[in-house]
Amino acid sequence: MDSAPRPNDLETYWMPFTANRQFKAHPRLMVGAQGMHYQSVDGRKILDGTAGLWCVNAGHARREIADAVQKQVLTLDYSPAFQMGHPAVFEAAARVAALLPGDLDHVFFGNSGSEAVETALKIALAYHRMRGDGGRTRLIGRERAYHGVGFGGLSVGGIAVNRKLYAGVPSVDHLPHTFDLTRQAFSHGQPEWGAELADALESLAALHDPSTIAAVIVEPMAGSTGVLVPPKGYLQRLKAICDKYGLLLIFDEVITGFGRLGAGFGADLFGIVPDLLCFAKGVTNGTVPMGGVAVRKHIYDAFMQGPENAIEFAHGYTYSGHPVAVAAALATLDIYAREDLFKRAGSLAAYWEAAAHSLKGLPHVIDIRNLGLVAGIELEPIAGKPGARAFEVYLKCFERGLLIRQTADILALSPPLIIEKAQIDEIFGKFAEVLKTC
Ligand code: PXG
Repeated sequence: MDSAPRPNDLETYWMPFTANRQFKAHPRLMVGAQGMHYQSVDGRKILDGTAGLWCVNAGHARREIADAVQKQVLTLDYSPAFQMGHPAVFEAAARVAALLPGDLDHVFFGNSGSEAVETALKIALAYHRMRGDGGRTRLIGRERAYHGVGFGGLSVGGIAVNRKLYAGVPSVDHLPHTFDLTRQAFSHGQPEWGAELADALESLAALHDPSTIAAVIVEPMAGSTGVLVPPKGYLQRLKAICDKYGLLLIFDEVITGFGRLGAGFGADLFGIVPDLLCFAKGVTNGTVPMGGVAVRKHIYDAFMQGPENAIEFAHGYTYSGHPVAVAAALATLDIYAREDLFKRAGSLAAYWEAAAHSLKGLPHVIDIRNLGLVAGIELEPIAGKPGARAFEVYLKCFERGLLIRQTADILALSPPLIIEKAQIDEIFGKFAEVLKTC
């Protein structure tokens, strides 16, 4: 048998979070990207309604990032990450910290959101040990949460299909998710109802004894599961309960960071300084993999003890603070600042909200949710075929030149923050046309 690789063979690559057989029978291949658009292999221009996968916040093919990356590869392509440094990584840490509220002033780098979450959970557990409070070993996540695919992240995560084949790490419990269709449908921005759902943390604290709980991790706005916007007052209540019992609060801002919600971070929008904050995606505009965790001063300080030549936190990656990722991050942060993109997202949010809610009343639409430059549109499932209706909408949108995200019967939109109003109209116009055919 001929086993030589064939360039057009789609079989060998096992695609992530993809219906491999469906895709390989009907491939959707991208070959280029510029500004607000992708170009597909058949030469069509596709409007990017999702900023890639929630990461290309400044739009595609930014010259400044490309130049910085190219220059970096030729100047210092790699520098050992352990017991060694390069100047730009210290600058990148300071630049990220400067964007964050309060004393979130130390930054640990990894290569993805998943690694950011694993790192944050380990820091949280180790922090309590370092302080002589090692009984705090329990982690609290939330139903329907997505915190990446590492064992820690999937354990505190709450998306059933991602978890069901694995035992996960022990000592985890979950808050209820914050969505209730009957009470929140078609909310504009944050739902009025639901702050009291945070009180479930009181119950979990009582159940397990708060002195056994190390940390609570939440996405300020749950993205992957299909855009669940936190009810008014919910996050503030969660924070107050964490403070009452000495639980660390971790915000997973992998999606919500870098302007997505119309503010720098969810922490800014909601006026909460979490103890740890995970980021990734938008930090390099999606060009080079990078993620990280910012921690408050007291967390970092708790580790800085013992003999000076000892490694304080036995954790890290070969590519932590990779020079090329750092170069991409610095160039990206320059663009965000120069073009004031976080503020731009905030000023477009009202227009975006009105456009999204214009879909109300179209066939099968049972809810529309929005915050910043994010929208989720939930459809009535076809009986006995969960996800089928939304997948059809997703495919038809793609045929008509619009990229959206589908999860179960929910469609998510999160365009680059450079989007123009006419393109917002185009997104929801195409969406409406497709809905009328499904
Ligand atoms: N935390 C959150 C909140 C995320 O949204 C991760 C962690 C993991 O990041 P990495 O870089 O390891 O993939 C994510 C990732 C979608 C979608 O539209 C969302 C993500 C990734 C891919 C698709 O459902 N979020």
